[in-house]
Amino acid sequence: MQARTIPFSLLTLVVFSTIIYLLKPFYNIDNGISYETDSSRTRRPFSAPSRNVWSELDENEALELYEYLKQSSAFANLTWSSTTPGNGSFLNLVELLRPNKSDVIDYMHNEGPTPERWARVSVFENQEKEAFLVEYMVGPLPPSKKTQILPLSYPYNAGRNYVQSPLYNIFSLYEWTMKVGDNISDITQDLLGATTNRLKPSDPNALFMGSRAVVIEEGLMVHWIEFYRSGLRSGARSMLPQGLYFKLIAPSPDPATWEITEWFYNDVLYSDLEAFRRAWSSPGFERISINYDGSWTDTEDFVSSPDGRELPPPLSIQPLGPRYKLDRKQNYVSWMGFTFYLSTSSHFSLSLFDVRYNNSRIMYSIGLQEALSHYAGSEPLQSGLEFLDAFFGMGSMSFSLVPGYDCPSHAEYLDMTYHKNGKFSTNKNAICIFEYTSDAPLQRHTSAYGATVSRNTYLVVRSVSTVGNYDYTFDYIFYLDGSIEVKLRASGYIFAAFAGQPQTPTHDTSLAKRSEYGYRIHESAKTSMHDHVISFRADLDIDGPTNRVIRTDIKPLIKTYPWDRPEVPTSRNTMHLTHQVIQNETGMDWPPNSAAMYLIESNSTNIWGERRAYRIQPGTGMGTPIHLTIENSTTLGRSAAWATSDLWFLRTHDHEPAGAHENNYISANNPLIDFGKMVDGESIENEDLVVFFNLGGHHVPSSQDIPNTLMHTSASSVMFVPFNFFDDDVSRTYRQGVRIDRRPKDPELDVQKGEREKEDKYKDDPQVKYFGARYMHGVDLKAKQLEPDLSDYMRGDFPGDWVKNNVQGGAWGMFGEWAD
Ligand SMILES: *[C@@H]1O[C@H](CO)[C@@H](O)[C@H](O)[C@H]1NC(C)=O
Ligand SMILES: *[C@@H]1O[C@H](CO)[C@@H](O)[C@H](O)[C@H]1NC(C)=O
Ligand SMILES: *[C@@H]1O[C@H](CO)[C@@H](O)[C@H](O)[C@H]1NC(C)=O
Ligand SMILES: *[C@@H]1O[C@H](CO)[C@@H](O)[C@H](O)[C@H]1NC(C)=O
Ligand SMILES: *[C@@H]1O[C@H](CO)[C@@H](O)[C@H](O)[C@H]1NC(C)=O
Ligand SMILES: *[C@@H]1O[C@H](CO)[C@@H](O)[C@H](O)[C@H]1NC(C)=O
Ligand SMILES: *[C@@H]1O[C@H](CO)[C@@H](O)[C@H](O)[C@H]1NC(C)=O
Ligand SMILES: *[C@@H]1O[C@H](CO)[C@@H](O)[C@H](O)[C@H]1NC(C)=O
Ligand SMILES: [Cu+2]
Repeated sequence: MQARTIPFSLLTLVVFSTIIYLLKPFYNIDNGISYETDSSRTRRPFSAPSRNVWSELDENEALELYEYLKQSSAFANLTWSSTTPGNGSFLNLVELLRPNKSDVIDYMHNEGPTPERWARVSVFENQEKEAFLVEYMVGPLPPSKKTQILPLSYPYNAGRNYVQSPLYNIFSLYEWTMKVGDNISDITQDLLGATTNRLKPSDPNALFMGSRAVVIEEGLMVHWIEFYRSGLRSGARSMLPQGLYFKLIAPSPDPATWEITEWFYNDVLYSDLEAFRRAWSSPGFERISINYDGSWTDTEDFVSSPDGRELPPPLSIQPLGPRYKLDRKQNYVSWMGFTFYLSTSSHFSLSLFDVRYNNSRIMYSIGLQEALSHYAGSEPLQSGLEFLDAFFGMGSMSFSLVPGYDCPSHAEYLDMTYHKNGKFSTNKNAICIFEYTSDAPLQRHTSAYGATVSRNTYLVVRSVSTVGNYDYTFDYIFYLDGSIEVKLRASGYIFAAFAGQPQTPTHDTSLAKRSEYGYRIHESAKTSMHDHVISFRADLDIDGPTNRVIRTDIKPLIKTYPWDRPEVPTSRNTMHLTHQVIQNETGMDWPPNSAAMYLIESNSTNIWGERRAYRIQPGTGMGTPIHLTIENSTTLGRSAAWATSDLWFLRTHDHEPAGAHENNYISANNPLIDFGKMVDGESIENEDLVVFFNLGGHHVPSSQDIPNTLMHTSASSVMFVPFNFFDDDVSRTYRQGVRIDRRPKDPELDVQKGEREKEDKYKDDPQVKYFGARYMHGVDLKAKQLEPDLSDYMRGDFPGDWVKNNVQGGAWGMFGEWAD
């Protein structure tokens, strides 16, 4: 067996949540192909007005930085990559330290200097009995005489630049838990019909370990660990829990100090292995049914041919090329009055910066902060299961999209790049951009003398983060009226709970007990209720940075009007608007019955004297986005206070560029960024404001989530909609449509007579008039304009046969190699 280099950051990733073992292999397809439309190659050149100051470090910048770090005495003992991470220091990640807003604004509007490029450097520093993840800021980027290395703590309200890590050696944890499996192979063979197989991780019948943290704090780690079937058939490991659990107590990163205490099987908690073994070997020990893999986890049906499946569906085409403009070098987009820059990050995926309409900024930035999923259940794993997915890398796990299926065949693609373990990584074709025309019009009206209808064409920027079992599809959508939507759809495998049945199945009788946390979806599995709370941060600048928040309530009213007398003897029952300025930083919820509006108002007015504003509101998802149901979650500690309200209005500060840190997951009680501390009652009236809002939902999966959760029913969305921002609806300028004129030729009735008579062609007026372009000629389509040619999709620099990777790399090989 060939020695392998496992990227260290990925090792830590696996260490902290061995549950990730449950998950299916990831892959990044680097076949050297950039999927572009024919027309996009012949497009007019287009350049951003200025450099993208938020662009991730490029490969050269990173190389210069590595050279600099290697030569600096501060990092004298730093190792770049290692097959045996343990004692010593290792480079975790480098990425752009985004410039301060104040410096960027100075540069863009006041001819200030170009903001310096700085890097954020994260280092794993292991000591004798303790391990730390430590952060530095290094800049201005070398080569420069001024480059310095400083502790990075200004964005962190913990006042420090590190978190303590409970582990430093992936191999020890993996070996350790798998040894437990070896030690009780007689029991697992008997109860689960399988054993662990350390020598052959590709064994589809082998058992693996999944875990969830009970406690991670100041070096102490307690986990409940459960046996899982491999899920190698379809990648459904998260649906294959086996119902045998043990508790691991790790008081330090040193495996010599670890111990197993309790065991759990069939609703019985055993104080130690001996007690469990005694019970197991005694007569009458009750076995429960086994949760086998099988066709029930297959996502595809290659066989059935119900009526209709033999014909391909209608599709969107773009035969004359895109109407948006894209500067690929600066990741800058312009479309129908909108312009914005794209920026990516390994943990936080895609963000947009300097979003403008008609060259006036609406948002300084908008981007993902964190993705929480929090479970509940009646057994040791599900009852406290929780993920903060930024830890695992929402960006580095934004994998290659599949052209024609993830995005329309005419979409264009951008890559996601990041630097981990001293290595430059590219997820090819991870972001797609396309225009799409909705099936429903944007506007229509039938009048006495005609009908007018406008198409609703919008621009979408999409990426998908596949974090283990779950696929989060994120869309930023731009509409012709100036609205911006952020939409999340989820798919993939749910986390199921083990629900084995006794040998003589007794049907649970009480609905309350039977379905307290979920529903049965297979012989030995149930669903687990959970909340998805996905946090976004939008730094709004509605016509300048000086904004305020108004809550306008729609309220019932009892009022007496003089003109109602005497017919209405008492008062009229009616309704009205009430307006309240939100004066201080606070969290708010979406109102019941949608009976209130939140407006972010500018300091300027439209021509009607009304304050120009954008309204933030639930968008086109299923229901209203949520906040976390669980109050004071035992698992979350202080790591995700943002999850407790639907939206938050805060003051923008250079030292508060984010509401979450990816390492909050392993430092829940003492996180680097405690969002709760950011909401400290500062005045937000006529200040520079930032809004935090959630997407997500209460996910109560049913048998319809098997094999996969479906995107159309798991969507959630928030929209920013212009509200008195323009003097009227600006989509009229941009939209394309038709007017069918059925006005009689009676000159008396022809209100546009004067105009019409000026037109020579009045006589031939077809009475069908188009505004904006339309298709005038037929188009010749190549097959690939409908179905991109995916035959080459697996070609090129592909990481190779995944079974081989598994054999060589162990269970994490699936992730280590494939995710890179
Ligand atoms: C590097 O390692 C040496 C030997 O263990 C130690 O004396 C020195 O302090 C370390 N340097 C840094 C900067 O940590
Ligand atoms: C770390 O290094 C010390 C001293 O070299 C050694 O005693 C200890 O066992 C090492 N720990 C691990 C986990 O390798
Ligand atoms: C496995 O069993 C052996 C012998 O009983 C014991 O010494 C060892 O600690 C066990 N290992 C684990 C990881 O449980
Ligand atoms: C766009 O900006 C120009 C120049 O500032 C202004 O005259 C025009 O009214 C703006 N259009 C809209 C729709 O705001
Ligand atoms: C806008 O802000 C300026 C300075 O803070 C203030 O003097 C002015 O009254 C504000 N305008 C409006 C319409 O509130
Ligand atoms: C959560 O914590 C708050 C503040 O400490 C307390 O008022 C509230 O009762 C707690 N709720 C629960 C369910 O523990
Ligand atoms: C950004 O501003 C903070 C103060 O809020 C400062 O400490 C930090 O050095 C600045 N960052 C850069 C890259 O200039
Ligand atoms: C709101 O902000 C104002 C101005 O900073 C301050 O005087 C007031 O005390 C704050 N109110 C609360 C409830 O924090
Ligand atoms: Cu879910």
